[in-house]
Amino acid sequence: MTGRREFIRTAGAFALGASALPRLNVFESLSSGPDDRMAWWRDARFGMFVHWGLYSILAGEWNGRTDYAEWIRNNAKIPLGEYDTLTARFNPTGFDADRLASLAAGAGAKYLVITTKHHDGFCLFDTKQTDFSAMHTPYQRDIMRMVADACRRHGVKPCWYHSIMDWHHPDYLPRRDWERGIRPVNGAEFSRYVNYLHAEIEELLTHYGDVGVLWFDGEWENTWTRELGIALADKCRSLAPHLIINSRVAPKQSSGLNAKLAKAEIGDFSTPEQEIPDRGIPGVDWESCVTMNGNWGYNRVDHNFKSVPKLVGMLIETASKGGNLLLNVGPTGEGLVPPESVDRLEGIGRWMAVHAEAIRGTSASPFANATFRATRKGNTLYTFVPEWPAAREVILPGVRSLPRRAWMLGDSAGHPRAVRQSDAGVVVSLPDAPSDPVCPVLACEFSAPVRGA
Ligand code: FHN
Repeated sequence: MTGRREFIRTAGAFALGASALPRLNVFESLSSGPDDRMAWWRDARFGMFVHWGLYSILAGEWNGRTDYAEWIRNNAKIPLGEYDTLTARFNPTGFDADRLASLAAGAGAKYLVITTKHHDGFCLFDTKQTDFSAMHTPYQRDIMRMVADACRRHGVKPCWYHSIMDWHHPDYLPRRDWERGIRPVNGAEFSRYVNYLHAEIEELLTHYGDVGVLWFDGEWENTWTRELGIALADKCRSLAPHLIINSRVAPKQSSGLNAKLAKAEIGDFSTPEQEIPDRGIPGVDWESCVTMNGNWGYNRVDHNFKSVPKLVGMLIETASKGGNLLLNVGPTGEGLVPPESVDRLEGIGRWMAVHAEAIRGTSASPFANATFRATRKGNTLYTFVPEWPAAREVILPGVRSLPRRAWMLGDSAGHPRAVRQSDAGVVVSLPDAPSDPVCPVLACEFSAPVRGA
C-alpha cells in the first residue's frame, strides 16, 4: 500500500512515465496482488443481488395496501403466528436455479448474492437449526444447494446474504416495538440467538462448497455489538479463509457521511445502498447495491423499473469510480424472475457482450473533472460516450502523450480513430454514428500503463 500511496502523493499526473502534470485525479481503486483474496471480486465489478423469501408470496400486499415488500411482516404488523402460516403456501414450482444463474451470467455478472435468510427469519436452505425453512414447506428443497450448483454450471460465484436481525427466532432481541405486547420477551437469551446464528453460518460455509461472499445485513440494532461482529467474522474466516465479508458484519463505527464513506473496519468492503458515492471511496473496496425498481423483494404493482441505459450508466459510474455494482432482482412467490427484470438483464448483457473489457478488471478513471466517465486497464484507457458529441471528437484533458491506437469497442473492422495533440490534451475523432445504441466506448491504447494521478 505505501508504494501506491507514495506514487499518488508525488506523481499527480495522467501521464506516461515521469512527465508530471497538474493533479488530475481523485478517484483511485485498489489493485490486486496475485494471492489477493479480493482479486476475483475486484475484477468482476458486477454482481447480481437476489431478494427472495416467504414475503415474495405476498407480493407486497396486505390488507389492501400494496406498498410493502421484504419488510411486510414488520411494516404491516403481521403477528408471528399469522406470518408463519405462509410456510404452508411456499411452493415455488416455477423456480429454476439455472435460469437465475444464466440470467446473471448473460448480463455479465460474475457473482450472485442471494438471501439465505432475510429479517423475517425464514431460511431458504437445509438447516438443522430450525424448522422455519424451505425444507418444512410443500417445496421441501434446499434452495442454496440448487443455486450453488447452478451458479457453478454458469461460471458465476455463489454468495450468501444473511440477516443478523431475525424477527422469528425467540431469542433474538429486541422485539418489534409493535409486538412487545403480543410477543413477550420472557426467557429470551440473545447469546442463544448468537449461537444459532453461528451454527447456521457454519452450515452455509461448509455444506455448499466454495462461497465467494458472505453479505451480512441487519447489523444496526443495539444488541449487535462490535465484539459480536468481530467474533462472527473470525468464525467465517476460520471456516473459509478465502471468503470475502462485507462491512455489515459489525455495526458502523462512525455515523453520518463518514460512516457511508468509511473503510470497512472488520469486513472487506463498504456497502453504499441505493447510491453511488460522488467520488467513489478512494483507497477502499466498495460495492453499491441498487434495486431495479423501488423494492428489493417482489412487489406486484411496482413497475417503476430503471431503463437499460440508466442501469448500464450505473455500472459505468461505479466502475469509473473504482467500485462494484450489485444489481437486485426480486423473484415472485412462484420463483419466477419478473419479465421487466429479465428484459433489463438481457439489455445489460447485450451491452456487456461488446463492452465488458471496459468494466471488468479495470481501475478508476484517471480524470478528476472530465465531462465523461472513464476506466483504465494496463495501457488502455476506456472512455464512455453516452451523449454523441456534435463535434465528433473527445478531448482527453491534460493528456500529453498520443495513444498508439484508438478505436471504438465493437467496431469489428477496428477502424483506427485519428488522434492529435491540442493545448487542452489529446483529441480523438469519433465516427459519425454512435457505435452502440446504449453507450459507445472509445478505447485508447498508450505505450505505457495508464496510471492515475
Ligand atoms: O433492510 C434491508 C433491506 O430489506 C434490504 O435487504 C437492503 C439491501 O441492501 N438492506 C437493508 C436495508 O439497508
